Amino acid sequence: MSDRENSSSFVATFDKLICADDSGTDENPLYSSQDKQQVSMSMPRHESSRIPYRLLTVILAVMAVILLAINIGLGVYYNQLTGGQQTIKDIHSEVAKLQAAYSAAIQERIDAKKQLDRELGEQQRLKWDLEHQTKRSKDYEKQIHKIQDEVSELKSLIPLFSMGCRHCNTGWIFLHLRCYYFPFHELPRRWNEARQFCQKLGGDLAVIDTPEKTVSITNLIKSHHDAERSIYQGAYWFGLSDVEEENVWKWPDGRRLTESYWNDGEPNDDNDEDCGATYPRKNPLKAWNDAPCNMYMKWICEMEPHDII
Ligand code: 2F8
Ligand code: CA
Repeated sequence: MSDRENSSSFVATFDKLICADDSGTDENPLYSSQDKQQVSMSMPRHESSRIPYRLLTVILAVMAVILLAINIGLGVYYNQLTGGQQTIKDIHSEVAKLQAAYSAAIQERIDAKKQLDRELGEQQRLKWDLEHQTKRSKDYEKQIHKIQDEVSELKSLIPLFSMGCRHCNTGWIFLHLRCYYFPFHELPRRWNEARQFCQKLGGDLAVIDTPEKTVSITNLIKSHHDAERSIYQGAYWFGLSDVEEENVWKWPDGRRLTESYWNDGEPNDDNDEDCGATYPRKNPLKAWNDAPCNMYMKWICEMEPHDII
């Protein structure tokens, strides 16, 4: 068969198919019933072909719905994913901020430590300086006391010259027109033993009956007192007692006490205390205490200056 014949046969068959589709409605006189018969045999019948189309449509619709659901699901998932990524980014940036803050805090701590070390060094230097200055000031204080003693000793010589050639024995100190003896290097004694010592030298325990005397004597005993030791270890007996009658204080010559320089709360006769002692206190007008007469301590003797023989 030639191409031309083939093509005309195809056109004819196609025309028949078109007609077969319309066969339910049109009565086309162009085609014979035999032709119609031919067509109905080569194609499925019109009613039976509708069912697969519907099924196909339903399947396609279901698939479309499924695809749509998948699409929506993927969209949601993508959103969550991108949302999660954003959260991770936020956390990263938060971590970076925290790390920066941590590094800054560490640096601050290092700086603060350096500053602290500098200040501790400075404090240590100031402490040494203070110790040094305190020591110097104590040394100066000692020197001042020494000079004050020398001055009062020299001053005490002035009346000696004006009185003529009256003087004190060697080792005695001329103070307020009287001679005083401080046995700094003797062993401590009881009040009575101390008194006997003074009497053997021609004197008696000291009478401290003026503010000037208590100031001079207190300054003198303070200059011989080691500040590191207790004030009670710098005590000296003097000539005052209430042995004869409790709370009636008398001097060795029997005179009653009129002007006194007791410390606050004294005399308190604490544990039978009948003898007067004076201490290297800051305030010389509060230098006295009554102590038990059998206690051992240093003492102060006094006697009149005498003419040079
Ligand atoms: O507190 C004052 C008191 O101190 C001492 O006793 C704890 C004295 N005693 C002696 O020196 C032995 C008291 O005389 C003094 O009153
Ligand atoms: Ca007392």
